[in-house]
Amino acid sequence: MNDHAATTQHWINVARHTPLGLLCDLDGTLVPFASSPEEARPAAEVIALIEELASLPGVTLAVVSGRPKDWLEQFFPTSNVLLVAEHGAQRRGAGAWEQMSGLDAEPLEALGLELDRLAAAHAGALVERKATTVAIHYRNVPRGHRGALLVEIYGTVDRFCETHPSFERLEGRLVVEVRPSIVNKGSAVSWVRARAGADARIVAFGDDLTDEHMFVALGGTDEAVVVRYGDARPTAARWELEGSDEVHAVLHWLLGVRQEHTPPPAVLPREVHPQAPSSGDAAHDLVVISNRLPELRHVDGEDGRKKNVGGLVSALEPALRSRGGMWLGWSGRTVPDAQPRSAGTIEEDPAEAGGVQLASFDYKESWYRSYYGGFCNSTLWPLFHSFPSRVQIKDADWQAYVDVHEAFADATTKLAGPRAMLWAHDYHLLLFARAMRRRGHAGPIGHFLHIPFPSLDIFSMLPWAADMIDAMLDYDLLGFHTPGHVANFLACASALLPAKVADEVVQHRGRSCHVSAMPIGILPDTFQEPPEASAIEEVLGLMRSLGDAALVLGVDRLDYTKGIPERLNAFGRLLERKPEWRRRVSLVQVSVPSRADVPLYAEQRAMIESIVGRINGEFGEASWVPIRYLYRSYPQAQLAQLYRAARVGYVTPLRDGMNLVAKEYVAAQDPENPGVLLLSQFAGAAVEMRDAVLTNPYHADGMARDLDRALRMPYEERKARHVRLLATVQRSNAVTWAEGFLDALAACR
Ligand code: ADQ
Repeated sequence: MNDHAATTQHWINVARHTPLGLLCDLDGTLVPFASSPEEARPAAEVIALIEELASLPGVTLAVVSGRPKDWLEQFFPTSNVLLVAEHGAQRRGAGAWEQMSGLDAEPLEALGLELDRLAAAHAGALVERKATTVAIHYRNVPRGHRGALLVEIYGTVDRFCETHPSFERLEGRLVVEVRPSIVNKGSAVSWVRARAGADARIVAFGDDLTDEHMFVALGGTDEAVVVRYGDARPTAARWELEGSDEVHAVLHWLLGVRQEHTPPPAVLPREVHPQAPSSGDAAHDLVVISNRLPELRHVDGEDGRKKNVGGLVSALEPALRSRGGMWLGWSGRTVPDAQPRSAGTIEEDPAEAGGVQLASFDYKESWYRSYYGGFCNSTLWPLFHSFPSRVQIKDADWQAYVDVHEAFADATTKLAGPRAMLWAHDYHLLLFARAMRRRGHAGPIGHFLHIPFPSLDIFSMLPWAADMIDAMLDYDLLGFHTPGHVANFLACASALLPAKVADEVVQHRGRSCHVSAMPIGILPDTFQEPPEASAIEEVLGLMRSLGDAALVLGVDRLDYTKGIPERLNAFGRLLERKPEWRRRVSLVQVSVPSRADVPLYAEQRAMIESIVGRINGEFGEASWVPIRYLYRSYPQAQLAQLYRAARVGYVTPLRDGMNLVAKEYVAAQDPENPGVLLLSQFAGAAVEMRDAVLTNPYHADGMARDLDRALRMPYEERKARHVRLLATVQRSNAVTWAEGFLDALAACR
């Protein structure tokens, strides 16, 4: 029997079973979503279908909803249909309503008033009161405003639940609800079974997280069917349908089977993808944590926003989507220190981050100064890039670093299940696993460091060096870009702690931490996509202005680690030593603004502008500008065109974890006429990209010679090097990197 036939037979057996119990959620399951709770009403045919099913001999049918009893009763007045209202707090069996015993909803009155005040300040928000719950709906709040409202809702609701521990917060679809913790839809399962008979086989249909309680309460021969709306969140259900129309079709078919004419099924529940992890509660099974969320670029679109398709989000999106994961980070906003912290706020806006659900919280102003500007960017960034003279060390910054980890851990605890897989990113979150372990998190926790890990002598400058390594060993997996970074970390672990290092596993305090080199990749094909005419126009204009001069291209975030002054000076040295290149070559340096409010970065910018001015003043002519300096960001399609037009990709950081520009440059080349990659030996990318022309950015004369060699490289050599470089870039990409990390993390346990 093939899979389809087996599924059909399975469902025929279920449908024919007597006694049969059917539990149907209302909103999102029997009724499609509408723009207000009032408009979401079951159609007359659906009511008739439910009534007919409920009146069949051997069938017990309950509509199980979070709605109040009066709402349900208006559609299902006859007692054939059992009703479960307010998630189980109220039930109608044989005609009479009963309330679950031991419920005291009085404290909700005060919460309702607070939520009223919030709703009054946010157009579209709506507070709904029921006998035992209060809910705030934000479906009609414009997307861009939901995040701010949610911060406030969670602040209010979490404060209430802290002072009233017998209540809990519940996430529905674009609604946050508070109800007594003893109430949930799971209680409907035993209640229905008591009415249908102990040997009943029960089928439960539901779409949202509140229905998961029903699913986990089912027995071994029962069936749970999750109703999806294009999502893939983890579920305890074995089966899935898409939208309420498919639910109606299945119920019709069930009716036919029970009436003995077994029509061919138009649609049957499909098995949930076996890889989707199952979770019995509202929590996510994978949470990615980073300082910044994927950036939203502001454009003049209809709603003023559009998603950013580049960077880490494209690497992680498939993994997050398939595992129903979520991404937690800083909102990008700060709040005065006196204001209470609001953490773990769900920004449910799938369209804005490539379909990835986001959660964010605000930083206190002092955290922004001392954690972000201080310990992250003035201590760890220069230290890890081996710029000891730029390192600032302050007790207050370290304290803020510890505090922000506590805030991240608090927020994560709210979002993640107790066994969820957690993946933290970069130097902002080195202590995160420790903070989570202290909260009892039992699931796997991994970390990837995007920047280099320094040698022991540099790392030891940090007064908290041993403590930091100790905290990092609470991770199950530490990923680095290169074997050199791994070796540095292992050397620090064995020198600073009584830890046992064997191969790439560190044993310490009875735990094992795996340490591994996993170089990040890009999505190379996206740099070969044919550009839209508008994308080329600007690049063509730039190329026209260069005339016949060959293009040497630098592209970086403006950062002192990228070696931009050194690169410019070496270019000046080339023009000085090899005058034959004057008028025949131009350097275009594109620098995307970065950390502009950190003083060192402002200085760096001024220094670059002065070097550009000096070289252009010294060598420039009326018809030729040696260096064009563009202090701006470009969309990827334009960057790809610039890369392709460049004879030399001039990628010369003083130190870099990896350097994606090097890979992007290779990916964008015309294979029939490729340019040459001139790459710093101190970029992590140099480990893999041995066919680049490797150069020492600290040695201006040497770099000028290497640039000369790159510009003169014969066609055959250029092509042969490019073929090998491209194979390297294609060997692993951003998505395989992310999947590889998560597989390795799972394998650690
Ligand atoms: P970065 O220091 O930001 O990343 P890099 O790897 O080069 O360095 O990535 C920069 C990204 O920004 C590239 O994707 C590039 O296309 C883009 N970019 C640069 N200039 C731009 C411009 N003017 N306009 C638009 N886009 C621009 C950190 C580490 C690196 C590590 C990455 C990933 O410092 O060593 O490679 O993370 O792990």
